Amino acid sequence: MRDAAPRVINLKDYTPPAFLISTVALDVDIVPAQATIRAVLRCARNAARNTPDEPLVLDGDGLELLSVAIDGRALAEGEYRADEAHLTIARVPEAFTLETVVRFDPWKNTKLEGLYATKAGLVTQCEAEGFRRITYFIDRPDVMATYAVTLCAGKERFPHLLANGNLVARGEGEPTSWFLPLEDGERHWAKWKDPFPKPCYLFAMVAANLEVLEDHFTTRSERNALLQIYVEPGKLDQAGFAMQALKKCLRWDEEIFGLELDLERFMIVAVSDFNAGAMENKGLNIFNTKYILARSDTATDYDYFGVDKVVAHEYFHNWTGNRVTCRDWFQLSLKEGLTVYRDQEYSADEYSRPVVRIQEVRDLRNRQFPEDAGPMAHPVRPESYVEINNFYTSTVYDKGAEVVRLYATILGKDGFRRGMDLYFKRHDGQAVTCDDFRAAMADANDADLTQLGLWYSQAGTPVVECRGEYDGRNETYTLRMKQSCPPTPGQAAKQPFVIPLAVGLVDLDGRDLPINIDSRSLFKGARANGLRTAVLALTEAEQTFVFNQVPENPVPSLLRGFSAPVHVRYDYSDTELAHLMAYDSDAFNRWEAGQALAIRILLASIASVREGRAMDVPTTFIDAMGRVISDGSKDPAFAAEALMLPAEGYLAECMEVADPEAIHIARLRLMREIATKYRTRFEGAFRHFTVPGPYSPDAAASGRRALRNAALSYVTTIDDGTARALAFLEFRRAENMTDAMAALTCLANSAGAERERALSMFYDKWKDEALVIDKWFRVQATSWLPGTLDRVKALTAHPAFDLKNPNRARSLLHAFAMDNPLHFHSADGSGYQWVAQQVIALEKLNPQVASRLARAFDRWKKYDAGRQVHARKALEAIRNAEGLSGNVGEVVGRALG
Ligand code: B3K
Ligand code: ZN
Repeated sequence: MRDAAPRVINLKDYTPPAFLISTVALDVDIVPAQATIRAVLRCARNAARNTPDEPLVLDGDGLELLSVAIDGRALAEGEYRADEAHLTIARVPEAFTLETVVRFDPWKNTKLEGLYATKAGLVTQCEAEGFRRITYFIDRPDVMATYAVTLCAGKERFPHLLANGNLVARGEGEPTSWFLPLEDGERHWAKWKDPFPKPCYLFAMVAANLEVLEDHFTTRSERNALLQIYVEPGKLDQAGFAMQALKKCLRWDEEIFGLELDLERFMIVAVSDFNAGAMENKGLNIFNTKYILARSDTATDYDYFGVDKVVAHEYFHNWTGNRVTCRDWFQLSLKEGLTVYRDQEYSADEYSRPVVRIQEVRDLRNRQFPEDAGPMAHPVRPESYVEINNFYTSTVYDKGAEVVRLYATILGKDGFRRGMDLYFKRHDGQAVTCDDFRAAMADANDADLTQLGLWYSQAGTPVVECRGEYDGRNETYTLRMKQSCPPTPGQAAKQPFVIPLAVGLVDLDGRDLPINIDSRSLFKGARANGLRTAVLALTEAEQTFVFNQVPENPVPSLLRGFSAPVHVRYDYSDTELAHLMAYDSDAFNRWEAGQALAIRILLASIASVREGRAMDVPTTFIDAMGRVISDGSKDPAFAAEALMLPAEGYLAECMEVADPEAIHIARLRLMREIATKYRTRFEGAFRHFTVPGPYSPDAAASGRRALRNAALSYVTTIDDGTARALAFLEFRRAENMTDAMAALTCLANSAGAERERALSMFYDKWKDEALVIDKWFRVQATSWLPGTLDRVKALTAHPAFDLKNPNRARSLLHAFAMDNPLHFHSADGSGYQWVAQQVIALEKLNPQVASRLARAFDRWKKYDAGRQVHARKALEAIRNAEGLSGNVGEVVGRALG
């Protein structure tokens, strides 16, 4: 339990640790309902601090302390103090060996931080501050040590005993006399050594009953490494794709960044109870099954994509995060932003670059932009926190990745690589800061990147207003730009950012005009003349860019490829947007133009719904959508993206006062109108884009499926007998989960009798596949049909529902709160009230997962007065709940302001 008044940790208060720990030896004894841990730590005062009288303070949480000794001498009671959060020893020598023995019950650990039980056995999750729940330690990332770990447990129940690094010994019985021999049941033991110094958040161990898939990888310097993926019994046939992904990303990191696997053995363990997606523990990644298991009949294309991406992400951390780690948790984006950028580039190389980019930007806008505009807004490098786990956010991850992308855009591909090389050369084996990364990038390229630092320290999404002016006599085209950034909590005024703005000029025939511009408009060393895209260097609050030799008045294509995480405002006509949508050579901006047009129409249509008027949708848009379908064969995956209208949540962000009902009605009405007009084309596409032959999740095949399923989703908005029959037939015919799920999603939003039939068939077929049953819960929780909240409430009593399992909780509660704006924001407050109750219930078990759920309330002030009254009541109910954790307390406290 945390203190009543939670402590705020500030970046400005950072000081190096008073003590360092160089080696850690852990003996882990596991018996039913108890883990006993002996830790032997080699400690010394930190010369960098020079504080000879400072006591030794170790972090601990939920540990029963059995003994403490220094240099072999057991301490008497008065010589140390152990309270809820610390072990303090007033007098210690310059350098010494500390030995502690602690005990706790991992089976009672419902927070899933530290050592805890999952179906298969015991596993750990230490990032950010879970190691203190295993043993007393200086639990901060700038304390790096080498680890030796000996595990001993019952052979039958825990046949696999794993820890970071290399297996150095194993045997039967107990390894030393410290482990008390058990009378009944045979035990075995294993000893692991990790040669690399690491912060304790990268510590991992596993004692479980698992099955293992093995493979080998020869690194480019010809070292052979053993690759292992451990899964729960019976799931081996779902681990093959993850293994392929692992081998692909190992090669990719060698080729693109020159980074090799540095271990003899790389292990992944997949478990069904996990708070996050996965964890990059050195040499022993622990994963949520969701990002390992995949078989064509159980996982969708999107799931496969997720497995590929997350396997790569965690592996990439081996260099960006593990070899070079963070000095403190404020620097989290140093490893997360960079590693997300790396996994994004990997995905772009493996799949379709523009489509991957579109999906990233859509996610950024749906998640990070609202975060940056709400009560939880914080810089990429936050300045303070109460609970660090609340800052594993879209800002730190996704905006952080966009900031890393800025370097690559400004410095170019080679310049970025030079910066990375210098970063590793300087900092391998160290715990460093975002400033160190920026300095390496700058020094390697002899560039001044001072202003880029503002992207780390200023929160909020910048707005760039552009105006274009054509001068026919002089054949010049002038872009006038003005940047600003709205205030965010604690930051009223902002300084101008450095914004690389990729721009093209599109002529009447839809071709790019060659660029001719003064090099002072560009970043140092960049050239644009003759090219089709110029990366403008916007660095001031107001700036003018003049393009020369422009023979006709062009349509500007702004922020190509989404070259910076900003809002761009330009007053396009509908015709200009349709022109870009049809012709822009930048695929991202073709998509973007379609989205801009759709948003414009939807906002007008929302207004008409609110006023009870009918509205005619401009033919420009309807015609353009018609072309998207007819041209589908050119790039089916792209067409599928272009057909997808902006999400309801994003439309809410675009309104002064959001009206979730009007948004839902207008969006559905627009889909229906398009569907009615092009029904034959959609039905044709649905048939045409079937994928023959055996299933493969590759870009081409998944692109075809995405398009035909987008077509199906349009047709089924009509919700007549024929449409329902089509969806139901598809549901029964489907041989892969992508198609089955697409059809089921349509049916879950349809009022016909097929709905219940399909849902119960699906449940009966998949009741033993947890990840598939998660989909079954989710599809019901996100339905827009009336009565959804009652259905969701009833589902909490379903025998398959389990609040303790994060995936299951998320599949119902988070899905409803985050992905069903219509019902969550119900005008009568029922959605808010129910979600608040769930936050309170969940918080007692798992504060991290509860805190995520509470974030659903972030944008409550975007809604009308009536809804605000209900939301405030719900938030206050959470805040007043007894024994509230720091996690939820911080989120709710910020929301209430
Ligand atoms: N670093 C972990 C996330 C840990 C979450 C702690 N609350 C996974 C990742 O980003 O790779
Ligand atoms: Zn990560």
